[in-house]
Amino acid sequence: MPALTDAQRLSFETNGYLVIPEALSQDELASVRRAADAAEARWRTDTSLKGWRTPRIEQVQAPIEYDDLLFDLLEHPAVFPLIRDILGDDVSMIDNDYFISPARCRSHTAWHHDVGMAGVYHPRSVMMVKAFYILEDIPANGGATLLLPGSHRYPLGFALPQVDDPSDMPNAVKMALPAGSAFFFNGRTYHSSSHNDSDSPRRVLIYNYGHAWMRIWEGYEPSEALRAKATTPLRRQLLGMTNPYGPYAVSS
Ligand SMILES: O=C(O)CCC(=O)C(=O)O
Repeated sequence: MPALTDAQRLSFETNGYLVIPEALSQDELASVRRAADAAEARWRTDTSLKGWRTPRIEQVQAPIEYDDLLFDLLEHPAVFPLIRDILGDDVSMIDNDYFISPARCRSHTAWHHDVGMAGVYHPRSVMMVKAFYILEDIPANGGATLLLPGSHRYPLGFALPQVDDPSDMPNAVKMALPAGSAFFFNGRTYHSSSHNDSDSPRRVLIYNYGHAWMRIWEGYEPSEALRAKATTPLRRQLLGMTNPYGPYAVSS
């Protein structure tokens, strides 16, 4: 039984992204925020922990290592089954981050896509799907991710217009969403962060998925402690602990 509705499937195919309103219940959101706060506090205290510490972006790298709840989010029932429908039973984790965009800061990226492997015809492929969970309401001027609908189908070598302010990209849509929402996009869909002109930091958890035969992004390889917690075939596959060529964990 597919997890995606027909409307979601067509929307993702057409636009290259999908928004899941209220992906987290209020209770879940409160627990996830507590876990993310604790991870952030640890990361701030111990500067040997991985992640960028820059004026434009703070990155608690690999939050799934910090708290079981953040590990569980890899398989959240409102989001993960949809991504598995899109990528297939060979779905696996590529990387995961907790991004904090400080208040009143410039965008930390320009327009880009995430997937450019040679030997793949990208306009017809889905190599990666990246999911964002919104932990605090993001207002229109709050540093939301920008997406360019349909750009996952742009031909190889497509030249995007050059813009100084990422928000000036024609036809861009802004993921200014309430806390508890999620969205995900085909890794080939062009995206950027926007300036955070608000007085509050933007806080998002990011889970990026690909295929089991792809390598986990360098620096995100699971620790021994996390591997020990991967007690199901699917978790082992998500952490890159299974044969990349199958058999794959079967969808329920
Ligand atoms: O911070 C954002 O909204 C965009 C993040 C991004 O560009 C990426 O994950 O590749």
